[in-house]
Amino acid sequence: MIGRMDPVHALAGLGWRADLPAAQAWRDAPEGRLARVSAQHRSGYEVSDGQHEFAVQAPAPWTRKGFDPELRAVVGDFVRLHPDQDLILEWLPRSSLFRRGAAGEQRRVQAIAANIDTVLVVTGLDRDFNLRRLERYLVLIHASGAIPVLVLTKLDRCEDAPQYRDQLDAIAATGVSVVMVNAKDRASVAQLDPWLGAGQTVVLVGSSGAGKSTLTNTLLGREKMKTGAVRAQDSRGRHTTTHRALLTLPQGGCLIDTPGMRELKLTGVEDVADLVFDDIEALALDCRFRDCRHHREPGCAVRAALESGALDAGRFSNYTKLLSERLDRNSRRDGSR
Ligand SMILES: Nc1nc2c(ncn2[C@@H]2O[C@H](COP(=O)(O)OP(=O)(O)OP(=O)(O)O)[C@@H](O)[C@H]2O)c(=O)[nH]1
Ligand SMILES: [Mg+2]
Ligand SMILES: [Zn+2]
Repeated sequence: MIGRMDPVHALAGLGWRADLPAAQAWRDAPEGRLARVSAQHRSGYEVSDGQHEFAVQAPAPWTRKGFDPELRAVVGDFVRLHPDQDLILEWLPRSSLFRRGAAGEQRRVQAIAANIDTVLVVTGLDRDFNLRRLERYLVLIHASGAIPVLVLTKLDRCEDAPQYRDQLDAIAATGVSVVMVNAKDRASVAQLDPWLGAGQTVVLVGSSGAGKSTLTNTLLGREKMKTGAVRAQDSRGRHTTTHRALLTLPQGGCLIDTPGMRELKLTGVEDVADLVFDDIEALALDCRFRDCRHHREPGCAVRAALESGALDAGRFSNYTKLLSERLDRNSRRDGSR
């Protein structure tokens, strides 16, 4: 180890913390070299050991067809490298994993990022804004082990911020922080500093064109990521970012920028009812029948809330939609094993 920096010390700026499961695993077996996955390619990975960023190979089994993608390393993973070859031996236990059901295919799950403390859901205050999609993100984040924060961008172009704020009332009432920013303005994005301190890792998710890379650049203080204009008629981006990238921030923490997501499916393990739709669950406790399905049963508190306007119909129908999607994905998962 002569001439080499203490591996744990070197990772201090890369979101490493003594309380992480990875840190415990490393203390138990401090063998090989320690690094964090900063990017993922078809043929291998890029990692950083806190001093250098370099390409490494994946273990042979990971590259075999049919290998469970969740057993491969993902961006944000802390990995053990071979002592003298640029080869990953294993990924260390994770504190969190943000995943979604992969677009198109029925059963596949895509891991997006590991060991993240906060998921920043980035949405434009324009045609990108979609409450139902935000609820879907929240259900996925709740299952990840990370905390959600909603980041509404393009505040400088928005003429009706209070109206958007009102729409987010039900979500904010569940304890989710909502931050509105001009992603191009340093003073404005400083509102995110509480989540970006030393030892913290955040991942930015959202549709293409929402402003993830713009926000990344402003937080970094330099134009690291490419950004692209959106279409005027529907505020959609052009999928400018094509790879996930983990970057260290001057604020002390780490940030993962990701490509815009077209589709956001549940994986089948999410608990839809808990937390994200707490308000509906609380109402259901007052239904006359324990197993009320909130259709036409007498004494249904959910129906009553819908009729009085206390519960938004769009929110309720998204809740039932997500519940049945979860059931459907879950039975497919079971059926495949
Ligand atoms: N005025 C203004 N423009 C913004 C803001 N945030 C993003 N933009 C613009 O929105 C467009 C899309 O921004 P990007 O940062 O490329 O979006 P992205 O989320 O990274 O998109 P993908 O990489 O395609 O997923 C660019 O033209 C940005 O300049 C903002 O807060 N205010
Ligand atoms: Mg981008
Ligand atoms: Zn009911």
